[in-house]
Amino acid sequence: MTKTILITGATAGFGQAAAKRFAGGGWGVIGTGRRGDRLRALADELGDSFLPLEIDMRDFDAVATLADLSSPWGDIDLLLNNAGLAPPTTPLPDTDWERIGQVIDTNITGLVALTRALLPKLIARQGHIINLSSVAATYPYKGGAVYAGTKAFVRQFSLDLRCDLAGTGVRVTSVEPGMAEPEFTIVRTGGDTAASDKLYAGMNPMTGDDLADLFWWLANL
Ligand code: NDP
Ligand code: 8X3
Repeated sequence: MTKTILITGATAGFGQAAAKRFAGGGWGVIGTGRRGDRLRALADELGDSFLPLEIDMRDFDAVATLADLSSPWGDIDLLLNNAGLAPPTTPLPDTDWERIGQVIDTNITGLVALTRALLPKLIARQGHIINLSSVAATYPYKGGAVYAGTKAFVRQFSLDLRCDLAGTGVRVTSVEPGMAEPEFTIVRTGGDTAASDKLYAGMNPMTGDDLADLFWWLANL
């Protein structure tokens, strides 16, 4: 039986690498994101293993309709709650309110809306939820308050959900990576590649493929 994964934020970084890894491993992959051109490019590359869904995590009604999604491979076995972003590391009063709202709505509310919508079927399937938190959930840094707060939410949500789901057979994993490849920071800085280069100078950040290997290992335990 083909297993099915739903990956939020499959248009870049960890999510895109995971889509390729799971499709390559014989899973059916449902990949979401706002950038339709990137989703179509991935669909061209992955063929029948990939179902693209252009959806904004902040459209909570649209997210909730995914409860009724029927995929070519059957119900979802693994929800990879990966879509996320950070506001700039400017002091809070100087940070644009819309950017803050976008981050909270995506990283927290959209994630909860999707998880809630899919849970009945995930329970029926004895499935798995992998949530992307971050080291930022635990280790503070200047300018991180909103982003780190959202990731602390995701970490705690995972721990508590694990209690709620004990006995159902559904597994919940919180993944808390350190600094990884830079598209995330290019988005964070509003396209300032020089600032991103400076932040990553002299280090060897994890790649999307590193994270995809981790997700694959978790899924197959
Ligand atoms: P990227 O910026 O490379 O990718 C982020 C993905 O999230 C994109 O596919 C983007 O798709 C999607 N996304 C963002 N906002 C929305 C939205 N409103 N609706 C739908 N999709 C959205 O980031 P990474 O791959 O590096 O990060 C993935 C996850 O891992 C995030 O949750 C991040 O917080 C976390 N993380 C990242 C680390 C890093 O250093 N890179 C370290 C620790 C955790 P699109 O723009 O097409 O909508
Ligand atoms: C992303 C890692 O250290 O840039 O979650 O906050 S960090």
